[in-house]
Amino acid sequence: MRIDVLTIFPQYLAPLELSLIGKAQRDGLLDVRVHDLREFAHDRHRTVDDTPYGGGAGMVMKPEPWAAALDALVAPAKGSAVAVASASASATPLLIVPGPAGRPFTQAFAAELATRPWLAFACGRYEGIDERVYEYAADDLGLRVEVVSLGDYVLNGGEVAVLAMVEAIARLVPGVVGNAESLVEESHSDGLLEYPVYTKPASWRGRDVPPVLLGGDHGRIAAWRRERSIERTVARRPDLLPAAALTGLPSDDVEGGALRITTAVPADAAELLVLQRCCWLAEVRDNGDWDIPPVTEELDDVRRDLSQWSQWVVRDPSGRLVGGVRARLHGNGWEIGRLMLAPDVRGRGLGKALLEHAEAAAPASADIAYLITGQASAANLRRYKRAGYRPARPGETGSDPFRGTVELVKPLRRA
Ligand code: JD8
Repeated sequence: MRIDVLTIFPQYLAPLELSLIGKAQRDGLLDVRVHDLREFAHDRHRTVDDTPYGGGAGMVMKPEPWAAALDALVAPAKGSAVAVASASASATPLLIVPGPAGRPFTQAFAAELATRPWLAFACGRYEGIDERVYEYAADDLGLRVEVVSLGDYVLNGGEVAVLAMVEAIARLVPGVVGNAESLVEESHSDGLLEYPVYTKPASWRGRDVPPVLLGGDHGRIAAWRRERSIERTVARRPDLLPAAALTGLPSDDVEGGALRITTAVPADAAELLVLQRCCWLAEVRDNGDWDIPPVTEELDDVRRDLSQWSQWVVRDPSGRLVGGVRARLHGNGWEIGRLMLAPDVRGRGLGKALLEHAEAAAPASADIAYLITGQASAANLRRYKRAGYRPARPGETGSDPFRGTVELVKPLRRA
């Protein structure tokens, strides 16, 4: 993999010469090139910044040096002193510009970037880079440009973020981390936090290593480590749990209430509309009726309903809305509806957890919960039966079910 870094502080990237990344460079696995942006500022003072249009504090990085640097990177001028050596495998680099307003940098994104042959990082300073540089790189140079944030805190520039991103990406490049085993084990952490680790001595200052780790029973050790990981994740990062649930937490952990289902906000309306249209395609196929609200509704309908129903949503770690359910007091009971999960997150107990979350939210005045599903939706009918629902008796719910649907009822037992 080739990695170019453009910065006015080249020495900030010196740590990339150290440790595994340094060795990977010497082993030819990584080709890391750091370029001083000032070499592309050709005035006497090699100026790279100027005052912001529209006023305000601080300075903004000028477009000209950046354009010259990017031009030199993607179309190296023949024989020029600062020319960058022959272009790498892919004709143009993926340009990453760190910035607090960027998309979150995640392990998943690092893994995606680790598959790329050529990455370039543009380190901003001051108040940031003139916005036209981003447009120039994408529109004129045809680069894929990703503005990426290391986290929700403010740094003084992009260099520190690039150090972290390059390390997170490069260590996933085959051969960079000696024992790939640790990478495999790492990737099997199912989105949970790391378990506690110990080494010799077995007893230290009156503190002993947990005996299970000394027993050699790998099954028990794996179970102990998983419990510790779940424990830590629940305590320190409950926001990770939906994802962990999505990627393989045994279902009883999901039902153990560790899952974080959040109350919907008006801004969720658009994603809810997209998800419901996706999820009701199967109902349309099974029941042969296109003209059903989940499919025919428009955004204003979803927005209106958000104010009339209690609505809950689940998002995955990248922030994607992957599940939802709603409920309201209606007729003779607690009407539950729009229980939905994105296809790629099904089969992990999330649907059951969402349904139970909606049931648990029922007011004391509701003796029954009820919902509808398509008469021909066999899988749904089986799922709801397993969850304790039975066909409603005529008029039992006090609601008039939509044509082609069957009403299912479940008595709400209070603890
Ligand atoms: C690039 C200039 C400083 C930012 C005015 C302070 C990333 N997670 C992150 N936090 N901060 C950055 C970051 C900050 C940068 C630059 C990245 C270039 N600054 C600016 C806007 C407010 N100053 C970052 N990744």
